Amino acid sequence: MMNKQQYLLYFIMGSNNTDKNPEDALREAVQGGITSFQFREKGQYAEEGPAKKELAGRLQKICREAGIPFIVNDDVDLALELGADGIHAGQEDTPLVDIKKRCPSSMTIGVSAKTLEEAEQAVQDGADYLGVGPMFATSTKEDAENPVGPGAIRLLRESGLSVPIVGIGGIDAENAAFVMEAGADGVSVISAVSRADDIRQEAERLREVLR
Ligand code: TZP
Ligand code: MG
Repeated sequence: MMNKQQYLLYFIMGSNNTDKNPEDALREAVQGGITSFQFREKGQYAEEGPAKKELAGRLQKICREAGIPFIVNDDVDLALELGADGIHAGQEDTPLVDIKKRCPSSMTIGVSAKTLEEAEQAVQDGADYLGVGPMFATSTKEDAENPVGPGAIRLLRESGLSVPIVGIGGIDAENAAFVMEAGADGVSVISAVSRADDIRQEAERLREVLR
């Protein structure tokens, strides 16, 4: 199970989120201070089948050596095959109740939620943390909905939800503080880190804001 500090800088990446070799990108992000990693291999040019599994295994090894949780996006089979630390599901992905049935209780389960209703349902069904967003405009997720803003996290906290929350969507070193001030335990970022010229430096910059 992940501890609260591990949500602070939650990096997400698939091979199509970077022009670099994904392993090099992840290693640089680790050096910059990310606290957890989600393998999200989705969309155009995404690897599938054995190639996806091999890539995941190589990225998992980097996380393991760094002592960082390795979470798999929306692929329960892969998460179980690899013995991942966690699994993350969107609202349209595998239902949480089915994930719970298949995964050991030691595995951290994250769910995307954008409204109070979705968040309360996810917590009731046993989610270990929530990814709330999009916080801001993003071009990384093709089917992303309109931004809900940090206010969505504030609303969940005011409603009494104490589950760990990470904000997601369009977050960078300039706006991360607003997400934390709203009550998040951390921020999830893809492009701010994966597309940075200097990935390590960008992760460090985010850590400065988050500490
Ligand atoms: N879910 C909501 S927004 C988003 C996901 C996966 C994309 C986040 O990417 P970025 O580059 O950090 O905006
Ligand atoms: Mg989805």
